[in-house]
Amino acid sequence: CQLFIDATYFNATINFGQHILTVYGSLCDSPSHTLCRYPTSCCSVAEIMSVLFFHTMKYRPEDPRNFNNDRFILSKGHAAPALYSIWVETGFLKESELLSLCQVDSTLEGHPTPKQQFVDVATGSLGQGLGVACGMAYTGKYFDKSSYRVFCLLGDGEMSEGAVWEAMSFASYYQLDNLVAIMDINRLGQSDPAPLQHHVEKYQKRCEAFGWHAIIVDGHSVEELCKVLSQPCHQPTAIIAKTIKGKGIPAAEDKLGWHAKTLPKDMADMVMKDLQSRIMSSSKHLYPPAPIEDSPPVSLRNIRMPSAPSYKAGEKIATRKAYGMALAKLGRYNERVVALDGDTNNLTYSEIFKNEHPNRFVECYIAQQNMVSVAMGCAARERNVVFASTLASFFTRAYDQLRMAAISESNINLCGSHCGLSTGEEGPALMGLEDVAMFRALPTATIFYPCDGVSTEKAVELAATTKGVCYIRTSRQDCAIIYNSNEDFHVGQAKVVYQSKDDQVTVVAAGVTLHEALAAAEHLKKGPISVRVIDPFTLKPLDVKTIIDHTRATRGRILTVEDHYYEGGLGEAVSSAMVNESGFSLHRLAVSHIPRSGKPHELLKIYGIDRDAISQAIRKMVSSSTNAK
Ligand SMILES: Cc1ncc(C[n+]2csc(CCOP(=O)(O)OP(=O)(O)O)c2C)c(N)n1
Ligand SMILES: *[C@@H]1O[C@H](CO)[C@@H](O)[C@H](O)[C@H]1NC(C)=O
Ligand SMILES: *[C@@H]1O[C@H](CO)[C@@H](O)[C@H](O)[C@H]1NC(C)=O
Repeated sequence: CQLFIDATYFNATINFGQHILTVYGSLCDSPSHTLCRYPTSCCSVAEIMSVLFFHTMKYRPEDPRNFNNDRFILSKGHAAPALYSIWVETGFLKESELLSLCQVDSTLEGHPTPKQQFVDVATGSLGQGLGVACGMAYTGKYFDKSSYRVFCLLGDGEMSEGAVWEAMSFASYYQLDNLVAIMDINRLGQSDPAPLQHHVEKYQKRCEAFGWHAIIVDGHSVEELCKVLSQPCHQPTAIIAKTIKGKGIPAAEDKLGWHAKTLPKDMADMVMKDLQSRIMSSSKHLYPPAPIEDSPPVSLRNIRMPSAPSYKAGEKIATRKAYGMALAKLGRYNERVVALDGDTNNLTYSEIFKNEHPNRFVECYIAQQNMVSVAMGCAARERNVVFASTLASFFTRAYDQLRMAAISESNINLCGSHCGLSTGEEGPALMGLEDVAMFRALPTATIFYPCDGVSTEKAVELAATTKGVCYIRTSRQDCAIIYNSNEDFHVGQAKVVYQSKDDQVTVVAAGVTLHEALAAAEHLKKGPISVRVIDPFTLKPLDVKTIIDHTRATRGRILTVEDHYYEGGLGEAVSSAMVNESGFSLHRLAVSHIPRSGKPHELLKIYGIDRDAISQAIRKMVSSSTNAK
């Protein structure tokens, strides 16, 4: 071994162990800290973290978000105290801050969150870190074309998650030689051993089968770790580190039953004494190597369309196609707009972007969970404006990733096509009928539901600069253009698209049902019943004021119509906005059963959300309130 290893690395490990134990020592017997108690999960990674942060990684410890820095993701997020302790060792955090761990006013939470600058994305729901690391590594290699590397630390228990293997495939397919996964094979999970126990050679075979360079090391040997982590890579590299859970705590080493437990005080004291006695004296201060400054500066502000939409009145286009055209247009003028899709680019029409900007299109294949994680990785440190598309129905399987994207304060844009019954012949398996409910429940989400080409183009433009998770819901069928190209759109601003003086009912509809509502309004006029039609444009935030004001003007009568299940959709959004209004009568039309295959117009009729159903509902509302008088 040509490596020069001196006592300082060992000291770092030991000091670091001491920080962890300072935390746990202080937490002992404190019932308020019952959830912050993963000492054994931290102990197995002490040497790994020390070597990574003081030997391998190049970064500026005083500026953790510097875009030239190497990236680190703690996928086994419950080992957060180990991460916090390392940042004490770098000087970024004060040791005293560690004592606030998990307290309600502390930014050191039970699992890592971006409240800390050294955390890019939240972890804690296991199995998601590697996908995000893939997005960062892809960005480093193909968009930034820079030297920074990406390191991801995983637990062996979390490797049962399928999402880990989606990420493994992605990394090798795209030859992410700047990505290193360190697998902490400590044999144990929470209530049981991990299925492969300490069979490191089985992990190696699996990693190799997935196209990775895989090296087995003793995860407690600083020397071995330094050696393998400084080897040049031509492939994504897996460091399969055989470790002992609870290493350094004799009573807990390699034993089930200690996961997530605080140490009894006397045990912590004993371990602390032992560590202190092993610290070697060295005057050397550890400082990580500086990063190579070869990342381009990037500004994601002022991402705009250079011109108004060019659709003409009467023209017809499906909103999904308008999405692809808008995205390609946005990409034409903004170099950092990138698009992801999961083998559906000729369904979602992200293929229009792909054809025009092939170097900024990332095919994620049929792995939607990983696609969302990769999107988060590409968006991290404000490197790219990311749009990821697939069928609306398939985002449901990535809901845990979306939840974590919200906690991560990620700025990602998602487009779900083929929403609702208008998907037609494909049948219910491909119909997104729960997507609005799902995205409405995400605190950072904005939901765009455009109804024509113009509003779709505006949604794409607005999403690019709207923070948080943006979701654009598009439909399969062609729809008429109803807006002028100079119409101004804003998040949270509804449009009144049909009205007269003596309207009797307000109809709120979006996407395909907006066109049905307009047809119903025309038809009823001959009745003669006049109705007002509102396009909410965004379902979240909902323009409550406009909806309530117009409902008042139509004698408190309001009807919602949506191509979605009743639960959690537009109707529920409107109804919860009206809880304080008296004298309002709200009726809702939505999909109440699992639909079947058929032509879109047949399905809209059968499930009661087409123009006839709307007309009928309105007649009933008008006549029943007349009878009541
Ligand atoms: C998706 C998910 N499932 C379950 C948990 C609960 N949980 C937290 S840690 C853990 C065991 C993790 O084992 P491993 O990945 O081997 O990490 P170790 O603590 O052994 O280092 C479990 C089941 C979780 N946080 N996320
Ligand atoms: C998608 O693209 C493939 C390959 O070009 C083609 O065979 C298929 O018909 C396309 N599907 C649709 C729905 O356009
Ligand atoms: C209804 O009124 C309560 C009490 O004034 C208020 O806190 C709440 O925000 C209101 N809800 C809506 C949806 O306007």
